Amino acid sequence: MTAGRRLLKHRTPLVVCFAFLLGSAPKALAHAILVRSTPAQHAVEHGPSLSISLHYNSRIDARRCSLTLTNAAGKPLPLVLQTPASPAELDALAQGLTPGAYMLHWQALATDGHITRGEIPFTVQ
Ligand SMILES: [Cu+2]
Repeated sequence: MTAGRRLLKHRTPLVVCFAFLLGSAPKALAHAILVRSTPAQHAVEHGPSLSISLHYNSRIDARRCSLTLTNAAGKPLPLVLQTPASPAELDALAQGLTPGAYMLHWQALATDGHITRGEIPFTVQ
């Protein structure tokens, strides 16, 4: 009885671990989460041209992702999408940037069909 109880005590955290691995972990990993970016959040960059590169934790469908750059007034500015260096990356080129505050809006479609989105504020000197 004592041995059985001890075994049960030891088993409980394992069950919790398995439930986490089977339930939440694969779903969370399948979503496209931004791992790092250029520009980084609140970065100060030099213009007038800027190479934009967003790195995700998983493969994304680049054809169905969107990237929008807006200036301080909220006006969208042209972006030229570049061929990504990896399937987990979104690359673009912005040109003619004058000093000021900008916001990069991204939306990514992961291979599991889920969409994630975010914003990266930055400044051009
Ligand atoms: Cu997902």
